[in-house]
Amino acid sequence: MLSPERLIQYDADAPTDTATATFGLGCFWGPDAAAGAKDGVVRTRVGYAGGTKPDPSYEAIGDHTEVVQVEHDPDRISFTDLLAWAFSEHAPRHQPEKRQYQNIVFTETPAQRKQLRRFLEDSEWDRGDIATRIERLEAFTLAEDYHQKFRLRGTRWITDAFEEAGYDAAAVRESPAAAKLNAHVAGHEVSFPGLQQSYDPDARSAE
Ligand code: MHO
Repeated sequence: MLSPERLIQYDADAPTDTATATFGLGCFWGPDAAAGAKDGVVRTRVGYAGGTKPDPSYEAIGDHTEVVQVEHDPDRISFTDLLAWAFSEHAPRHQPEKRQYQNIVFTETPAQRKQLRRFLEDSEWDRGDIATRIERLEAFTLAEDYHQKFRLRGTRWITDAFEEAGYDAAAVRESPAAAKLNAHVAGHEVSFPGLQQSYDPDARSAE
């Protein structure tokens, strides 16, 4: 059993001095979990960005794209590290036709734009040569609760612990513990102290 107290404690101990980085990498469930696994990634959330339609939603996404927003501790994982991750998570010479699933690297600050320039210079990717969209983040609209931390949603030993801890949907979305547990359920290597002791394979439901 995962103790509710441990979730609360883990989240209370999470860094608050964080930055965000936003990426479109196909259906957002996968990159949500993959990003959560990374050391130094504190919170994740999924949403819609990159288009012009006001108030996008899953059912009315318009010209927007599914994106993951990664909140990270820049002292432990830099934007450049996240760029390396994002470029390993997609095929930069290929762009899906459907806007919903396109690959986009967003920048939010001049510092990020500088890191992106340097990253591309040092990489095998020539900016003029890749299909990946590179854009400034104009707006980010949170996706519906049922898309947040999608992988852990079918896993009772985890959802029960959050419920017992008194978390509502928004609290689970913003929970650093949930980001790690979501990654764990998706099969990623995760560092979460004591996870193996609390893991209950019989209670882990199939997706
Ligand atoms: N896997 C889903 C896509 C969901 S994703 C949030 C499907 O096959 O419809 O777009």
